Amino acid sequence: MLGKFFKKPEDDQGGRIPPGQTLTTRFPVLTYGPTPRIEAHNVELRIWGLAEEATFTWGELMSLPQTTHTYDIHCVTHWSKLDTSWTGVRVTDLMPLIKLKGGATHVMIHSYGGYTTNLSLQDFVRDLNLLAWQYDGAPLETEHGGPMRLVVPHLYFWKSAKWISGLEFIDHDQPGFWERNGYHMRGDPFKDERYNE
Ligand SMILES: Nc1nc2c(c(=O)[nH]1)N[C@H]1C(S)=C(S)[C@@H](COP(=O)(O)O)O[C@H]1N2
Ligand SMILES: [Mo]
Repeated sequence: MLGKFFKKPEDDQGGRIPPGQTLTTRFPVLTYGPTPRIEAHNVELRIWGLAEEATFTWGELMSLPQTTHTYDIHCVTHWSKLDTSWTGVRVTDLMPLIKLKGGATHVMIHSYGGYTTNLSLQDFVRDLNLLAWQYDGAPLETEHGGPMRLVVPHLYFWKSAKWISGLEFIDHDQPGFWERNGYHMRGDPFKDERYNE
């Protein structure tokens, strides 16, 4: 009966656990299709669409400031993991090197292997978003997106594209892979934005 009236304070960890989520201490792997295997020195990040075309090599990405962030991640399949630690290039440190053309409002994230996911520039250009190549102080494992993945902690984890290969700037919102297959266009875990109506 007590449980009916009293919520244990650790239940939502002070508001850190979004509705419908359960904590895990494991780190599940969620990949659709085969896992692409690329050597770090071969990784390139291509820029196109409503931006001056450019290619960042691995060496160029490594020469940018490197930042470590610790935050929580939330998968649409109902697991959340607290205090995950990632190191890499902040999107806000990369963007000044990209010359956007007029009209760009969104970005389609492209990955080796063909995965895509869409973000508004407001959701993409945030200090907490990382092009991460380390997890917990060690090079990112291939299954988790190594050599490099995007981490967008304020949205469900399918927006955090593994094996990132390109940024295509566009002037409208357009669904990526999971969004075409029924997932929400934005995916805010605290608003329970899992699927399209
Ligand atoms: N390229 C690519 N990125 C991806 C995926 C994928 O299948 N391919 N899965 C997404 C989903 S649904 C989730 S929950 C997270 C899982 O990341 P993890 O395997 O490191 O836990 O990666 C996201 N990024
Ligand atoms: Mo997911």
